[in-house]
Amino acid sequence: MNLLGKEVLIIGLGISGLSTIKALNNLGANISVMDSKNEEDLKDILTNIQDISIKKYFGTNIIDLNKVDLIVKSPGVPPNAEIIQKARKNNIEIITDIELAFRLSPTEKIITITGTNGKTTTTTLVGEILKRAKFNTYIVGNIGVGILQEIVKSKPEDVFVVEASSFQLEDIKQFRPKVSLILNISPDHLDWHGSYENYINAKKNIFKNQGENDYIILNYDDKIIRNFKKEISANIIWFSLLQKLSRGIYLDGEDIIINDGIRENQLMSITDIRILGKHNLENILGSIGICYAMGIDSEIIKQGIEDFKGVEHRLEYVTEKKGICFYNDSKGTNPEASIKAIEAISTPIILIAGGYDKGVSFENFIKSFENKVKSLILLGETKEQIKNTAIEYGFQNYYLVDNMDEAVGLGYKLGRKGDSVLLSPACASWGMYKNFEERGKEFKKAVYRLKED
Ligand code: UMA
Repeated sequence: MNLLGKEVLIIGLGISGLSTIKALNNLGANISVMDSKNEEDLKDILTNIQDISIKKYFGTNIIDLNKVDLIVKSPGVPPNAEIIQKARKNNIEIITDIELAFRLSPTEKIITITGTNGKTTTTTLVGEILKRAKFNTYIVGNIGVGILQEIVKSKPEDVFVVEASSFQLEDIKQFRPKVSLILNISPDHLDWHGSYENYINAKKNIFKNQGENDYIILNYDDKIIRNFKKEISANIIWFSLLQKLSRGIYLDGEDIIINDGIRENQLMSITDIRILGKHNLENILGSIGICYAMGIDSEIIKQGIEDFKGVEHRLEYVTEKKGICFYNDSKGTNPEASIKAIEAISTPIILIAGGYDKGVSFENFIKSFENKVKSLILLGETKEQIKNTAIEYGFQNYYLVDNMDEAVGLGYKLGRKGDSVLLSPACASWGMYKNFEERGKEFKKAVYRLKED
């Protein structure tokens, strides 16, 4: 695709807009950028591109589209945005970053992962296994890294693992991954897509250009996904947590089996996996499917999964000390997220919680403890409020502390072999920390400082 001298309008100056500008600047395009925010609100991001000549349309929706050849829309910009409607009427081509990336990419080794849940964990795991298998690997997309800046500089042997959202897939025209994966589908972002059907159709775009030399990994347990079969030209690799498959990847008791249609091979036992919860098994089977399609050796896949500690701050396994496992779920910034973390751990839990007061109720959070949470260590602005809710629901085993070091030290003292100490605050980090990342890192540092004797 030749963009020399072409008038390209980028809508949205966020992560993807920035990455697109940097890529297009080297290809000789004339770049315009519009954003509903004003220049003052965009000043931090603008410092990254101060050397690039761009026409700016900030805080406005009014722009002359007559000279525009191509629009690259940031994923979040909805299809019903006024400027998009107007551009369609003017027959201007509108694409998202992953489509442009495909058209400009020197490498064909593009792996793309979508699904309603589990995308980030799966993308991270696949990326780690590929790196272990010595592929020069880039992990990009909805995971928080713009794809274009990296892909235009890539070499044919490089591999791109792309986390793709429904927003990005909605405007696909030629995008064709070598290997794709759909993890699961349930209603999400319906306001943006307009209907559940539109959302499903956006997800289906992941395979619409794939051919007989490509692979798609699909979740057999998801009825909606199972029905895609007749519309797919690529080679399908099914996976299932619930059924033994005559060909595919599945769970048999505690064993993960790969059946190539001739033989059943035990890859590994789920007892060797550190990331928790049934949803993560789904992510693991999907990842195995991708690595299998990429021809990676079984031993490397197995070791990659065994060593995978999860995505940082999301129920991340930290370490084990004196038989007590430590988990960092600092991303648990609301009660619902922390309830899920508690559900995923099967051992008795010493829970560290509390933080910034967002005015939410902690009733369901305390109710989710049942017999699993044996001690509750509270810190931050909400500690008194959570304590009062705990008392109201008859949970007496709580402790109030002043900082993370104290919380971790106490958790270790209260823990017995076979227990887990979990940081899942059910609250935002503000007041004590800049963000949840800083809080999670402080927790991990405190854990590593604990002495084992
Ligand atoms: N903007 C407009 N007009 C609009 C909408 C947005 O001008 O109608 C402007 C905003 O003022 C802002 C910019 O566009 O300055 C932001 O664009 P964006 O919302 O597309 O966000 P980016 O920063 O480019 O980040 C996007 C993805 N965001 C969304 O899809 C909403 C990021 O996923 C992704 O990591 C990044 O590209 C790199 O690929 C985030 C996300 O929330 C994590 N994704 C959703 C999800 O996971 O559920 C889909």
